Amino acid sequence: MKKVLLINPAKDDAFVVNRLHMGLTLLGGILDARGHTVRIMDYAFLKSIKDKLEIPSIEQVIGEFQPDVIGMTVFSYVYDESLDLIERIAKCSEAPILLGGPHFIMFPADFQENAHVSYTVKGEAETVIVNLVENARKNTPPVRIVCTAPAPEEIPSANLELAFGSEYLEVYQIQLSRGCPFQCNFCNVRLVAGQKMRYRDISLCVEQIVEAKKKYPSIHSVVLTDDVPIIKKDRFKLFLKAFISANLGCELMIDNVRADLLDEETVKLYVAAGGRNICLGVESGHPEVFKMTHKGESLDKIAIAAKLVKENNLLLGLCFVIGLPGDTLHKHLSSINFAKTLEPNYVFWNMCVPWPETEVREWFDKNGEVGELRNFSTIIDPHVNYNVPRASSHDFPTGDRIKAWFMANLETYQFSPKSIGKVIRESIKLGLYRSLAIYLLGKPMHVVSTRISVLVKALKRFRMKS
Ligand code: B12
Ligand code: SF4
Repeated sequence: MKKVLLINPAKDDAFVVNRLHMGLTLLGGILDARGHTVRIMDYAFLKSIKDKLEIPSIEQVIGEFQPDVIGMTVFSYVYDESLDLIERIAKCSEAPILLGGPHFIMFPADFQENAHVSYTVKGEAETVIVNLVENARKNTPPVRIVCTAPAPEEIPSANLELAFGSEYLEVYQIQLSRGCPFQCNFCNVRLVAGQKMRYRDISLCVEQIVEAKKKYPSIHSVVLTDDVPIIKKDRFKLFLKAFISANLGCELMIDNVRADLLDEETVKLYVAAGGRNICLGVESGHPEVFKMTHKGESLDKIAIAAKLVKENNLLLGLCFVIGLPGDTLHKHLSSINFAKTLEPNYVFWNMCVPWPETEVREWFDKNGEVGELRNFSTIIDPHVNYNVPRASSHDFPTGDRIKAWFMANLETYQFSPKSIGKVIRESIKLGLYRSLAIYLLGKPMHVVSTRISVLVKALKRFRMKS
């Protein structure tokens, strides 16, 4: 039996990840069930609870745990941090290092030159992890493993207990399905999770949530992170009904929702189940740019769905991508205006990233330029930190993309009031006086109206319970 250390590296920035890394808690669970001793250090999550406990460095963890095998997940966003961590690990451990995670879907040949890495794993590793860990040895160059996606019944329950600091966990994330059959031009989920839907057993999923809540009463939120959570409405409703029957006292949240899958009955049931938000993918408010995304829905449907969300007192989130093929600074104004008419409580203004093997990438290769995609976050954080966009086109050059990013965040009040000085300085530097005025005058009103809608919802829930 082996001692296995699993790590999620973090970036030293203002993003807060309040959930445990799903892949590591699943893989750790499989290894634990097999009799191995597993410890998970999710430094991204630990950052969110750093005031509650002392976080040991990787050197301290290795010194005390003495792992036989070390696995690390890699997001392209934390590429440099992952490299640093590998260097530090190699100085204090002889254990073979295995790398996996979404980075290897996009950049399968990375880390081949790194003498400290023994394996790189592309894809979902549920079916290979046991064999890999039990036979792990040092290799140079690293052996490249390509996984076959597990069947739904091969996806286990997340084992939270293996993670350091899990006693402070407040948010539980779960997938009821994996995969997405749609083909939006900017998205590469078909490479990450496949186009074929893999539906998990609903009652098993609810059982797993109930178990997690029993072990961790501090969990107050359950987040569904499916690629297309409501794709089969009957299944979704079945889940909501079972969630209601379980009576856990937890709120529900959904990350990615297609507007064309929402209807009144579903939204009402979601509210009854403790639903708190719905975040709709919009991408662009300009009809031509929107059409080019091949989302297969319409801006009208999005507006109707947004109204439905608001009417049911849910928090409305919107997700946009700035700088898609055909977009310009001028056309981007349609996105800002569209967002404003929907009166969202929060908006993610993502900068377009032309990931390899997407239609968007092909377009940029012909019509623009693509720089280094590693170490890049697609959103400006609430404290106004951002990187220079990594893609640009003739009609939408880098400077305009930065302006577009700022205008959108200012006019939909996304910046934290704590960073007001930096917001003002950056806005003046970019000549965005009008957007700055909108932010300064509208932000207090926006905060008040959001707080009122949260309060109304809490009161309604309280009335329903009593
Ligand atoms: C939920 C989610 C989030 C959540 C939670 C992330 C978390 N900590 O779990 C939040 C909101 C925090 C988040 C944030 C971000 N996300 Co996100 N997210 C997702 C989403 C929708 C689902 C993730 C998930 O749970 N997948 C299911 C689990 C089972 O997969 P997994 O964790 O990757 O693990 C499996 C395999 O990767 C592999 N594996 C993973 N690690 C390891 C390690 C070893 C040793 C081995 C052998 C195997 C292995 O086996 C696991 C089991 O199958 C994915 C899309 C998707 N379908 O994956 C995007 C996705 C992962 N996110 C993405 C991005 C870009 C981000 C952000 C950088 C956003 C941004 N602003 O730019 C941030 C950065 C996060 C951070 N490190 O701080 C990209 C990653 C692209 C890349 N090349 O890295 C994805 C793929 C979306 C996309 N198509 O662009 N995200
Ligand atoms: S953006 Fe959403 S709906 Fe479109 S392909 Fe990606 S996961 Fe599917």
